[in-house]
Amino acid sequence: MLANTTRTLTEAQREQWAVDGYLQIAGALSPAEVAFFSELLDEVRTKPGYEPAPTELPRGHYAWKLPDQNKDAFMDRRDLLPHHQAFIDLIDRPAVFDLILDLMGPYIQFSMSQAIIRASTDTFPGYIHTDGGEAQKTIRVSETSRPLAVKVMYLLTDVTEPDSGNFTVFPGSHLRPFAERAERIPNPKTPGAVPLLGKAGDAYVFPHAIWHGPSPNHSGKARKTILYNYCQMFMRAYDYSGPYKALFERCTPRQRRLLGDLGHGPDFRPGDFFYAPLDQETVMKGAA
Ligand SMILES: O=C(O)CCC(=O)C(=O)O
Repeated sequence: MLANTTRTLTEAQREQWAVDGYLQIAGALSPAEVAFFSELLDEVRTKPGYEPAPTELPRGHYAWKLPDQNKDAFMDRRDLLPHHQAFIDLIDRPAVFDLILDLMGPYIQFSMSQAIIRASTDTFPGYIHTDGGEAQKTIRVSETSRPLAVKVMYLLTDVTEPDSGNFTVFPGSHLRPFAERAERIPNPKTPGAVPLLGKAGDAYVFPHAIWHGPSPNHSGKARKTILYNYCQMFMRAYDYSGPYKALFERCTPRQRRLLGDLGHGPDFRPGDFFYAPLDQETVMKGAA
């Protein structure tokens, strides 16, 4: 694990990103921030929002509903930003967003926010997937390419033993074909799976292309995480369509740009998100 002190990738981080396909940032959130966001998620749970609706909608689709009110029960809340200013400010939190910029370049947007609580239970076996659905399973950029889309997972609870709802990866799987035949469906116990350990406040950074997922959680305590997604500008955001106008007044210029404000008014026009505005690099550096 590598503490991030330089705020841009170290050589070791660059190599780990290229070879293993992910990074672990120690202490990305302070203990006070961990406590704050953890309480905030408990509060989010008390209000309805976008949650999975497995009996009503296909897998991966979300309906407006209230989750289980037990704080340690499963929750999978999408579109966190409207709930609190702190969620907006986490979009471009310096020590992590600097790495995102270094990895992805400046022509990016924010595409998704999510909070997942993995309850301790004997009934959840975990699962393995790429992000980006069916398409990203077969799209693999090279070691030297910028990624198409990247996720940051912030741990809000310690995950220091296997089978604790660990974020589990197949290192290097972002670069090679990955068998997914019916008789060989990958799962968190498939040879090659690495269940990552971490402390509350650590963050994992990984591209959509890496095969990953949650391990079972038999730890006796719930595992809490926040996930933030970034993609190249020409791709589609998952939590909103077109500029996220409702949030612009609460955002800095850089946050607004990341949420689709291209500086020519709040409405979408054909051709947007193809060529970036001329000040894109300056805005991403936070100087605008
Ligand atoms: O660990 C989890 O709860 C799921 C994380 C994951 O696989 C994802 O965000 O794509």
